[in-house]
Amino acid sequence: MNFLGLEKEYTEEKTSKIVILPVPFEKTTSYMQGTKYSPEAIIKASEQVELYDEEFDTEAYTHGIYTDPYFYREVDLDKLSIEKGLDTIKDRVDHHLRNKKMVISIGGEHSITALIFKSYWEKYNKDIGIIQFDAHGDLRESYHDEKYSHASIMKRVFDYVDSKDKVLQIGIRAISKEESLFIKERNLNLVKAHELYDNKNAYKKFLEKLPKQVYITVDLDFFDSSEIQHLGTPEPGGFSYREYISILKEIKKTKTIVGFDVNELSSSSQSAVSDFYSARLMYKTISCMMS
Ligand SMILES: [Mn+2]
Repeated sequence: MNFLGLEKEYTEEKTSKIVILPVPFEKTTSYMQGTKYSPEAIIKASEQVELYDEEFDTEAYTHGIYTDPYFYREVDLDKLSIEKGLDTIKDRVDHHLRNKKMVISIGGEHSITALIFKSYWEKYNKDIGIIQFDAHGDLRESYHDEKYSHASIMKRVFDYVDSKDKVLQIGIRAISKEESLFIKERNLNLVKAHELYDNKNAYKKFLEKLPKQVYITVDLDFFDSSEIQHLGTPEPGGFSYREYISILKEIKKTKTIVGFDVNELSSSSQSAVSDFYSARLMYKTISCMMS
């Protein structure tokens, strides 16, 4: 397992700046199944990604990218409870952050983000924000009686962040009434899909409020299903790869991106297009971070 299929000299744990952490975690998917197979599928597809980035004029892989096989060799997440599994994932991220790596996780389902970001939150002494690209608010208190459901991860983030101005949510187009009340009550920095379509700068006034260091979480259902399929919970009316990169570049102008995760591709062995899309999106994001 080796993201981008790099030569050995660029994949040593000790010397690499970047760690790719595949997390085949799937416990609470409610619609399409199979997210746990997507990290492998994305890594396989990544072997076809061009190593030089034409847009950022950079070869980010030269910083070293170690792909950590921990959840394939050491720990079987299928055998753990949800809580124990999420704790184990956090421990692994803690380990890499202690070693000053940038950790980029590949889900699996989106549930992993709340504790992964908590690891960053602790490491950066609360001086860090999170930017979520997603079709869903993920603000339900629980879903199907599960607190750590993929539909509740941002609610779990709000359990520990000390200010709403550490969180920005972009592209949202499916929320419950309960979530909508929470958004209004707390006056959250949330940009709905229709607001972004009406005004492509709609997120900027919120972005300004975030700390300088930011973590990004990408639920692939942010994107339109005309571009990427095989998602855990697809939702029409999404955004394009180019629109995402435009926002990313805007973020990069004033912020330091310190890590990110990509989630929710499912049953992806059905589509080289979706696997490759995810791999390319990851390397594009890394290239932006490192440029
Ligand atoms: Mn989602």
